[in-house]
Amino acid sequence: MASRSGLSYEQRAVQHPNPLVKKLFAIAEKKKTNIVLSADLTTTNELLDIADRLGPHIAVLKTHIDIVSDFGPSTIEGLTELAQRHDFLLFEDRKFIDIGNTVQKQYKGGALRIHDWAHIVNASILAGEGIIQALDQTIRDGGVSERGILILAEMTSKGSLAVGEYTQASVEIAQKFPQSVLGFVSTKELSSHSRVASPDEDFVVFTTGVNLSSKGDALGQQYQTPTTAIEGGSDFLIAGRGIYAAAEPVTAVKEYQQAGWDAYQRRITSASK
Ligand code: 5BU
Repeated sequence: MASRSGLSYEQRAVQHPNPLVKKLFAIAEKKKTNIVLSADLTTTNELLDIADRLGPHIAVLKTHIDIVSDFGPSTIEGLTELAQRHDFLLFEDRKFIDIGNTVQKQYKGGALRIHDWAHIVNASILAGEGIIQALDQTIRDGGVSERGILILAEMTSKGSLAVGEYTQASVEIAQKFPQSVLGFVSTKELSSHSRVASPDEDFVVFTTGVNLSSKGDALGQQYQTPTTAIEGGSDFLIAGRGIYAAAEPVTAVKEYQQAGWDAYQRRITSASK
């Protein structure tokens, strides 16, 4: 897998065949942000309020929609309206993990109707390739062009088993579904995990576990900084409590935005020398 991480988001937007990735890179370039806010708030009001206040500074809003205690149509209408107004994408961190048949029902239907509103979802390959095949099929048949999957190739929690051969298998499965797999959730860029080198690929790397001031939490979370993540080849930085739980979330998101953008600019500048 060839890495495109030395190119600018603008260059990658032009070259990329996937319309959703093009849009993602274009948003990043226009708003000068590679921040994904992990908005782990538990009521609709809190979720929409933080999305509205921080929306101008983020490229993507990541949700755990099943933790919203009063979830309903107004949650989704509000998120969709704010995503349009502030120009960000919606990423539901659902971590699909079941057999393909079940996952299709969880994605397309149920109470959450994730496919209707979330541009991006993620899935684990623990169940094998069928899970990605199932989501890919739903996306192709769904009649909506801007939908995509991130494969959970690694996790940030202490003792995670998503390493080595597992991470490598994540990359190999992604390579089989280039139309709907946008890239990975991983701590770093994964080109060294691929046996097959394809010069046309440009998987996007989303990195969770990003925090400017903490090294981790009491429940096994492990953090790195925006700078180390971008230096490791990450393209989009997922940060939650470091931003929304700060005393001044708007000030905090601006700090993360600046740190992420500066690190990205250093990366593309040094790659062009
Ligand atoms: P935090 O508050 O920045 O620690 O939140 C991290 C978010 O990213 C939270 O929603 C997790 O569920 C999510 N996450 C993670 O922390 N680590 C992972 O490996 C993956 C997701 Br995948």
